[in-house]
Formats: sequence, structure tokens, C-alpha cells
Amino acid sequence: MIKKRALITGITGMDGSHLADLLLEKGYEVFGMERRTSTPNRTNIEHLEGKITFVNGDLSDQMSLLRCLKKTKPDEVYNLAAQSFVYASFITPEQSSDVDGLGVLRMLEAIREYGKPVKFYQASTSEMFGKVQETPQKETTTFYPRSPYGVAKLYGHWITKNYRESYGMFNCCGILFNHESERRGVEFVTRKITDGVARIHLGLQDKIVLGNLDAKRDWGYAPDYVEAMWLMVQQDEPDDYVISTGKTYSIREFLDYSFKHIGITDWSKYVGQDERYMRPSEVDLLRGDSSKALKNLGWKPKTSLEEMVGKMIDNDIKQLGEK
Ligand code: NAP
Ligand code: G4F
Repeated sequence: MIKKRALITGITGMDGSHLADLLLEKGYEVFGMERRTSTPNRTNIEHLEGKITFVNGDLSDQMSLLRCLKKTKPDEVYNLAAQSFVYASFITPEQSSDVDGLGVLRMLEAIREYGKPVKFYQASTSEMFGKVQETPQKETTTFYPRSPYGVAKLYGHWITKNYRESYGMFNCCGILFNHESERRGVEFVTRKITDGVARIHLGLQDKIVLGNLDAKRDWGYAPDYVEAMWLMVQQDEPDDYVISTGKTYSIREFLDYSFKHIGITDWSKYVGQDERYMRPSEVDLLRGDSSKALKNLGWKPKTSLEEMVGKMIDNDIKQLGEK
């Protein structure tokens, strides 16, 4: 049987590595696009070495994307690469916009130039809802991004739709709400907390210093969410879908679950706050309605927040113990 071929950009990231695991399980030949860095960080993909093929490319370099397509001859392209840290997009807005906005255009142009049928998935985000215009947020909710990241992602979202409508390309956008896992970068609030809690448990750290504790997020588990990406691409007709749990929790509630996991109920002396982690403009509340994904894709989240927090902390304790 001929294997389907998939190219994943952002392979070193959290989602890229989980999607590669899923596609390998499904019998795909997987290609992962990596960019050059002075000190490569392959923590998330060590286990994939020898199982997938790595190719070099960068979303800020048009020709490198075309070369990746020619080399890998994919049936499906999952564009997961991005400068994905919202806070950093306030510090490097131009670079973030270039990669997260124009980078999508470059990939779409590369696919057009390549000329063979390719199904394209774009990693859109709940950050596009920003200052939310209704709750819960669904596919038809008006967007109001609150960061250079959100604005750039909105461009990526609309250019993906525009190329679908203009050129009949199979392009779909997953509007994914926050999702986390043991492979999440440590600068994101969930992993910063689970890593900090693990360190406190092991006596390696006294305090976790955070920013705004009142923001609310709809947090799911990344391995559940990459399945939704794959399902979108398997449909006969391309479309856009919200992927979320429908539940929302504040950072304070995430702290409750995390400290409870190591037997602490009053965490006040272990958590500090500092202005430097506050954002110039904040997304206060996200809660998604993924009923369209349930109806058309048969997708629903499997992992609860409490379960996910437990997995992340146990993994952080294990990793720190091994070090
Ligand atoms: P992540 O862990 O930060 O991974 C981002 C990936 O993009 C990394 O592999 C990174 O490579 C790569 N990358 C960055 N700039 C690049 C460039 N110029 N050219 C090529 N590759 C580049 O992000 P994630 O959490 O897995 O998210 C995956 C995608 O979903 C992102 O597009 C993100 O914006 C979007 N998204 C995420 C969430 C979420 O909650 N996780 C929700 C909605 C949407 P390096 O290792 O070299 O930096
Ligand atoms: O973990 P965060 O940095 O994630 P954020 O900004 O929600 O973005 C993530 O989810 C988006 C989907 O909605 C993705 F598109 C994006 O790529 C990324 O994966 O921050 C979550 C909340 C914010 O309100 C932030 O202000 O946590 C608050 N927070 C409080 N203290 C903190 C901290 N965030 C970080 N990163 N670090 C803190 O110390």
C-alpha cells in the first residue's frame, strides 16, 4: 500500500512532535521541517530520529519552502511553525508578524508554485478572538485580536481562506484554543507552573513568579488536539473549526489544581507576582464552543484539566529527578 506523505512545519515544537507521533501511528511517511538555530533544541523530537525525515526550511524564506515541497512531495502540509509566544510578539512585533502572517502566505505561494494537489492545514488560534465579542466563541464570532501575534495570525487565517476561495485549494484552519502537554515550552504559564511546582516539591525552588493571575483560558491536552487537525484534513470539503473544551479556568484555578497535586492547598507563600510578566494588552477570557467539530468531525476532547495537570507535574518531577 502507498503511504500518505505529510510535511509538518514546526516539528521541534509541542504540536509538531505530537502530530508526528499520531501520523506515524496512522502509517504516514512523515517529513519535519526544521530551521537552523545556533544550538538546536531537539528535546521534543529525539524519539522521532530515524522514524521521520528532517528537511531544512524557514517560514521567512520563500524559496526554502518551495524546496521543502519539491523534496518531500507531500499529500498533506500541516503549517504549525510560528513565533507562538504572545508576550514575545510585543517585543519583536515585526519578526512575529513576518513569520506568523506573511510566513503563511509564503507557504501557500510555494504550494501554488509546486502545482500538485496538496491538502493544507493552518494553525489558527483563539488569540484571534482577543477582546471577546461573545462567549463562548465559535467559528462565526467576530475577531478582535489583542497582540501583534493575534493580528498576524488573523492575517494567516484570512489568507488561507482567501486562497481556498480564489484558487480552489484544499485549505483548512483549526482555530485551536490553548492546549498544553508535557512538551510545552517552559515560558508558557501552564508549564512554568508545573515545572515550578515540581521544583518546589523537590526543594529546588522557593517561589513561582507570575503576571496576571485573573486571566481565564480554555485549556485542553495537545495529543487530543492534534487528532482534530488530522480529522479536518481528512474531510472531503475544507472548512474551519474551533477546537476547545468549552470549560474555562483562571490562572489561580490552574495553581489550585497544580499545588493540590503535591498536597498543598494554600499556595499563597509559593507564588509571587511581577509587573514584568504583564502584557500591554491582555486577553481576559477564552471559552470555546467546538460543537461544529463534534458534529462534522466526531471530535471531542478526552483529557480533563486535572488529568493533564497531573501528567505534566509527574513528568516534570521525573525529568528533574533524572537530572
Ligand atoms: P511551539 O511549541 O512554540 O512550536 C513552534 C514551532 O515553530 C517550533 O518548532 C519553532 O522552531 C518553529 N518556528 C518558529 N519560527 C519559525 C520559522 N521562522 N520558520 C520555521 N519554523 C519556525 O508552538 P506550539 O504550541 O506547538 O503551536 C503550534 C502552532 O499552533 C503555532 O503556530 C501556534 O501559534 C499555534 N497555536 C498554538 C496553540 C497552543 O495553545 N499551543 C493554540 C492555538 C494555536 P524552533 O524550535 O526552531 O523555535
Ligand atoms: O501561557 P500563555 O503565555 O499563553 P497565551 O498567551 O494564552 O497563548 C497561548 O495560547 C494561544 C491560544 O489562545 C496560542 F495561540 C499561543 O500560541 C499560545 O500557545 O499565557 C496565558 C495567560 C495570559 O493571560 C498571561 O498573561 O497566562 C497569563 N500569565 C500570567 N503569568 C502568564 C504569566 N503567562 C506567561 N507566559 N508567563 C507568566 O508568568
